[in-house]
Amino acid sequence: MTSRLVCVSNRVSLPRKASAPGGLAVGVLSALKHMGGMWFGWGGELSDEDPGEPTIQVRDGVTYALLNLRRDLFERYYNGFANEALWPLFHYMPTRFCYRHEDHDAYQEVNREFARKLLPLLKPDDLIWVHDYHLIPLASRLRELGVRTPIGFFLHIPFPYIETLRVLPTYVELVRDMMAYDLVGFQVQGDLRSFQASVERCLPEARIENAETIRIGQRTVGTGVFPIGVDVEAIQASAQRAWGSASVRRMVASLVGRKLIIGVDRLDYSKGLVERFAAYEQFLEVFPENRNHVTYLQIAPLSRKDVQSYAEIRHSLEQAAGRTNGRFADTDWTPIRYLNRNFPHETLMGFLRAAHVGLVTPLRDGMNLVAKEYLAAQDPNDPGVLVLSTMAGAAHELSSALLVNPYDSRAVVHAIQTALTMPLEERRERHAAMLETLRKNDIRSWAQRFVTRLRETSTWRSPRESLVSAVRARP
Ligand code: ADQ
Repeated sequence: MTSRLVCVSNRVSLPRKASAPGGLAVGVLSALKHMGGMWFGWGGELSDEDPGEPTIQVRDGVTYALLNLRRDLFERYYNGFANEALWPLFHYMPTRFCYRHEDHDAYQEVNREFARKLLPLLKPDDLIWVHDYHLIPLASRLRELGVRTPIGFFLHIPFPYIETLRVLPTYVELVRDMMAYDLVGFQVQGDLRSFQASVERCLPEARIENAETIRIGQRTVGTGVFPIGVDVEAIQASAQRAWGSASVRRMVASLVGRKLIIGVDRLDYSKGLVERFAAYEQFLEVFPENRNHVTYLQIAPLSRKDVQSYAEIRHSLEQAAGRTNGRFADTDWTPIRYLNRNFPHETLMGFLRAAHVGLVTPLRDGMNLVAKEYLAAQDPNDPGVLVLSTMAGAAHELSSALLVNPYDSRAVVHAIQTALTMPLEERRERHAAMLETLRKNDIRSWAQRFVTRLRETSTWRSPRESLVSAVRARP
């Protein structure tokens, strides 16, 4: 019998037409769609009293277990520790780092709550796959409750080098908690190396055996690099379908023949939008022949609205877009169209297909799925050009993109111009090379590689033994 896959993430997204954006949700859902199983996590509801048991829904072969969380804890766990402490630090932005002991306590408490509520839903042969920085201590908490089934962890965002990580007062505890997993996966090699350096510094009893194994006491912890991919065929099909849809046709018609530059990002300071807007303004200055001949469409749905630094960046972007439009717009031309809204994924793929240039310039990014989606959505006979930040994990695989340092505005300006004027043959060659890479490592092989490794690397007791001890330990 093959084991059931249980994915756990902070937020569970039920499949909806215009679902909340987020790379993690896209990845987890594809994995579960192909393998079946359960997705456990917060369902989006907050309550003032005890939130009770998770609600269960089954859709298209996937079981969704939706947990409610206490409002007072959630604010400090999610906005506080996860997004004001871990997120900026892991993206190498310690100046945005904000640490409060109460937030850390709430983070620990929510992880305990996840463990308590997940325990009764587990079966003896389950493989548990925990996603991302919100839930780092979850394996430790499950182990304390007696769970011994294989538990893997995948970090969707970068893992910082020890000199940045140790800004966090609880960094040793964090590294120790990561060692409670059977398998710890990262997006790129550099993240794994940073993790190994942290283990060496924080846990003298641990020994790095090789790229795939760390030994600690009687146990070994598997480590690996698993760059997340996209569902190439599904995106191609969506982009083609959306091409004929009213919303994409209307958008294309409104360009009246102008070339489209597109950016699609959650509104987050790590995505480099302020720097990108400034580079586009500079581009219109340096290459005036493009005025009235290109349109830059930036789609940036609001995320984490309650975090102060997000309100600030929103304000800066509104100002920057207003300034560029005020300076360069004509009666029949708006240089930047800046939209803070979600779109159905399919419509978005149609917009990406319509764009001559995909502008993906994060200051730091674990992977960046939009870069991959942009390539998959193109017409291979007449593809657009990807301008990609060297600071995105995706740059390691997509070496035929125009790679730029997002802090180097002059480089971004020239890359946009090169992309807009690139001959068809070169566009085709670059696109074909990258599409092949995307096909080799698509979302399905990403999930399969991780789950196969997890199955092999469990170093705790056998599943049957584990359930017995877990049931005994149940409160
Ligand atoms: P994110 O930071 O959310 O993901 P990204 O990888 O670009 O970033 O994924 C965003 C996803 O949301 C894409 O699939 C995109 O199509 C979708 N999306 C964006 N804007 C949208 C909109 N307006 N409407 C609908 N959908 C929208 C985190 C990490 C990344 C890592 C992923 C996956 O920060 O580095 O690549 O997880 O591991």
